[in-house]
Amino acid sequence: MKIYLDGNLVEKEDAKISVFDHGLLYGDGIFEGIRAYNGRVFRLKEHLDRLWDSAKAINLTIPIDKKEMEKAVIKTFLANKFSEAYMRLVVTRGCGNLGLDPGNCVMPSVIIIADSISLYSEELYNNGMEIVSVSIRRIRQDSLSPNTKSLNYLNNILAKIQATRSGVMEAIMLNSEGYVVECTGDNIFLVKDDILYTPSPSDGALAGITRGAAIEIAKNKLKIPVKEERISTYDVYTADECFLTGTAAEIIPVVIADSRQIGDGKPGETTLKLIKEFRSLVRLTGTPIR
Ligand code: PXG
Repeated sequence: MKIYLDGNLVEKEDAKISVFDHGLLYGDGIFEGIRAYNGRVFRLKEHLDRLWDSAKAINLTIPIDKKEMEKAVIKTFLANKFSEAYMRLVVTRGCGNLGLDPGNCVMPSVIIIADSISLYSEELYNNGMEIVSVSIRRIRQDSLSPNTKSLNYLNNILAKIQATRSGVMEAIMLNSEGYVVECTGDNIFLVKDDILYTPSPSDGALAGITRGAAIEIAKNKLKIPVKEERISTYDVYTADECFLTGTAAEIIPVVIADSRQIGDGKPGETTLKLIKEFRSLVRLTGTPIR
């Protein structure tokens, strides 16, 4: 496996960064999870735009430009001889001293890893998964914007631990006002009376790339209205269908939430149509890797 590290492709064993990197010391840095299918990188421009937005939000200057990053992504992908991959882009604040001040950090590090990922079993895609609401709230906009994909994911990790400790694989995260915002690494959608609902980024949901693709497919292909509005756990329990979206998870049906069966307890018709269209979209679109 070859890893891109600050301009060079290095072996996995040599892909090391300093213990003084503030990415490690403080979670000071940003990341993106990107996927390539069928020799094409899905929504690369959107992922890079979001990475640059995260950098802006935490006052970090990425040491290369978007065009160079795009080339680095493709180079890393090619070096690993994959046709499909899950790629992780990380930009750390870089090496500094033991103080918090990022002003001491010399140069941000850029890391690109190409690997595979399979979060959930095929059985869950066919039969649907269970989710549970947890007491850990999604971080408030006035603490650290939840739209920043920072290296500090402890908020989501604590929610994930709470869910897995209760025997459920994914957590429903509420914001500090008690509204449903998303899961730990996925956006959430509901279908009720042939309308698709999903929480809005202004309520704390990440503007997910897969979320965006699902909204587009629903509006343009399935011709169903989409509403980005506040949803509560009541709305989840009483929905006809529920599903999650994320780069790693893709689109996965949810059939139980907090022990309530959703709809008839099977993946819904709209969810299944969205999965089918999404799978075709990812294979046919995206930046070709050459
Ligand atoms: N919400 C959050 C908080 C995320 O981190 C998503 C939604 C989905 O967004 P995209 O753009 O991927 O459709 C994410 C991204 C994991 C994992 O292991 C998931 C993400 C990042 C890192 C790891 O599930 N999700």
